[in-house]
Amino acid sequence: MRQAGRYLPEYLEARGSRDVLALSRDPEAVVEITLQPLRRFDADAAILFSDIMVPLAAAGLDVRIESGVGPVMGEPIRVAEDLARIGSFDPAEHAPYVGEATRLLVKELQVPLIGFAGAPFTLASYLIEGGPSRDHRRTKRLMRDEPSFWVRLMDRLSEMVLAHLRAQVEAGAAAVQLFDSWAGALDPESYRRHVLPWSRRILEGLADLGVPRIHFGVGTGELLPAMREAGAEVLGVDWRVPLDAAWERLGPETAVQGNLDPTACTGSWEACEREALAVLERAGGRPGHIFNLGHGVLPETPPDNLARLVDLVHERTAR
Ligand code: 1CP
Repeated sequence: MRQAGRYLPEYLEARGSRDVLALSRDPEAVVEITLQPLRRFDADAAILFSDIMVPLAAAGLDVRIESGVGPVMGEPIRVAEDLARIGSFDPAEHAPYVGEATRLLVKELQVPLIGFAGAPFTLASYLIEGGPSRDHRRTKRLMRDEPSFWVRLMDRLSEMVLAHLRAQVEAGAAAVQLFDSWAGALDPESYRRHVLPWSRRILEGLADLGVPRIHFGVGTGELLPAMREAGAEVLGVDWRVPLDAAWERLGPETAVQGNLDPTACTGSWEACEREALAVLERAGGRPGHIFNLGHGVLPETPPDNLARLVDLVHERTAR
């Protein structure tokens, strides 16, 4: 959950004036930035430093990551002719730096490395809206009114994402996380019809690799049972659903990841501790809980709160 990033002075220093996409193409920078949080915290896993837009940029799309904004498209993808601008994507050929950084990291790390990708709906939203969106309205309109465009776009994106994730596992990633961050904008029926088949195709396409698959979105309380059908063994949940209620909806066979509110880490340690203990209380010591934030670390987070948080969780959950 943006374990690396802007809340760390050493990240800002390593980033310099480069953007996330430029950093992601530089294996040495990726190794350094991925390791930075591990030097401060006793975390149980590392997540590859990259961005969900990396494969799209590698396929030739004009995408930038603007500081303080997020991904922005030079020209959005909105009509059938635009689809031709999405070039081919063979990880070894078009994004060799991802495999290279992954292989270097796996040699350095004492903990497992998590690979990741954006899920087709979330990627489609950036491509269609042209940047971050509050309500994803163009995306939802095209999804409902232009079925042939939507199917072609989702087919293309899921093929790229599957190749990208497989390449990360083949290079040594020990688990994968599929981020459908903005799926919570959808009602369950629309999700099942227009999104689930493609997320399932990706997750099923990873099954033979035998690594745990984590599937996450924001505001997905109502979607959790449908997202579970996509096939991941672990569902990430944000802080809006109490962890025990989320687990109830998913059933005991599914592992859950979450779900501390990231704002709880931005103030006093006492508040952070109180909220973290409340999450652990709801987990109730059951097996299959991965403690995490419910979404990304916020830039104003004091790093020391996260160091204490990791230690607190280890202390309270030691078996
Ligand atoms: O340096 C900076 O100013 C950029 C901030 C930043 C960082 C650190 C961005 C721009 N991306 C990243 C790295 C990143 N992105 C990681 C690093 C690995 C780690 O966790 O340490 C990961 C996993 C992502 C994935 C990502 N990018 C997601 C899925 C997870 C999520 O947060 O929901 C999404 C939606 C993005 C798009 C994106 N990239 C950057 C921002 C600020 C955003 C979100 C913007 C928006 O609200 O649309």
